[in-house]
Amino acid sequence: MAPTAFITGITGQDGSYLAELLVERGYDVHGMVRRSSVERFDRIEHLRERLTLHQGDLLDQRSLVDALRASRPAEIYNLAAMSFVAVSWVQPTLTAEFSGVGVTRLLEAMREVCPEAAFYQASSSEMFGKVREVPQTELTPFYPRSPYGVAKAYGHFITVNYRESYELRATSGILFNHESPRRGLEFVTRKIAWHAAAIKLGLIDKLPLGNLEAERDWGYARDYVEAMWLMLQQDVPEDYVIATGVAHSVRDCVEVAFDQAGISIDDHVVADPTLVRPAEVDHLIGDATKARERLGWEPKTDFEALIRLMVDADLKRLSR
Ligand code: NAP
Ligand code: G4F
Repeated sequence: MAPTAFITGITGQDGSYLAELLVERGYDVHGMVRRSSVERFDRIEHLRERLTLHQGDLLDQRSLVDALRASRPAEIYNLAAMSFVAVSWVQPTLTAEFSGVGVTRLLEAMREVCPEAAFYQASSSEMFGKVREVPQTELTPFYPRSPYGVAKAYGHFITVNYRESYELRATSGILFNHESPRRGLEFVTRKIAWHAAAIKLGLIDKLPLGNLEAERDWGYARDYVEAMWLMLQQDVPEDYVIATGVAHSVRDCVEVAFDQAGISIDDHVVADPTLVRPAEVDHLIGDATKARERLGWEPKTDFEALIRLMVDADLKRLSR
């Protein structure tokens, strides 16, 4: 019989790629979706017939228990979160509810319904914040710099705590930034790719940006969901850093994107101080040695190829 997987955040960037991977591997894939007055399932539209969707919300315990009862999963992937760092200063307590306490709600639902399942928590390199060592590993202490980072640190530690308290097969994947043509338009790589394409096509003229010097370890989301799946195939649940081991600045991203679109930076990029964050994470770079050695995982797509494929996708989309 096909194994069953349950994904929260299935309508998001990672949820859609993970759902694709699991469907390809023969899983019976269930996902949790939120009710909205307008249905926004664009990222999973192509998979709809092969998915079973349940209404639910990380704020609502009843809905989590009912969704797990209806799906009886062997693997649970908790990808749902308020994932945009900048907005976490605008909605700090809601961010804590979704991205922090929501993890406890789902773990509690799992304990009640399917304690034998394997659980994946979508933890984040944002937890390293003002970094204590370079590069960051599974053992690097956290120093989060945003309400989002603080909420994710809670989500990480409650996952570790439930593993140790109740012997759950719970794993926390500490993933560094990962992007794709399905990335939300508010995140910097997609914003840059979309603007580069729109400027090239004469639709707009300016690209407003905040801190151009911030550095991130950017990988491709399609590569990273494979690591999530690999983590849940291990006999012993442990935590893993997933990263490329190479950092680039926002400025580098603009240079590659504009080169791909064939336009000049000087004429279009403008500084917008309202986009500078109250506290910044200046430099993130991960060491994924443990994932390479234990999971056999390696990133397949480098930064430059990633940004170029994102610009091409937006050029194609906007040309239609
Ligand atoms: P995303 O595109 O923003 O997707 C977030 C998903 O969470 C959406 O499906 C959203 O549903 C759902 N969601 C939000 N609040 C919810 C709630 N209260 N109840 C139920 N569902 C809710 O994020 P992503 O980039 O795919 O990231 C996936 C996960 O990995 C997130 O937890 C993120 O924090 C974490 N992460 C991401 C990265 C990265 O670089 N992408 C790195 C490290 C960790 P709607 O469609 O209804 O809004
Ligand atoms: O693309 P970003 O918004 O991603 P950020 O803040 O690193 O968070 C992402 O990665 C985390 C993993 O470390 C995830 F957990 C999280 O869910 C999310 O996926 O910003 C990247 C950098 C920041 O330093 C920001 O200050 O780009 C800088 N930046 C400069 N101008 C900008 C802009 N960011 C955005 N979003 N928009 C700008 O105009």
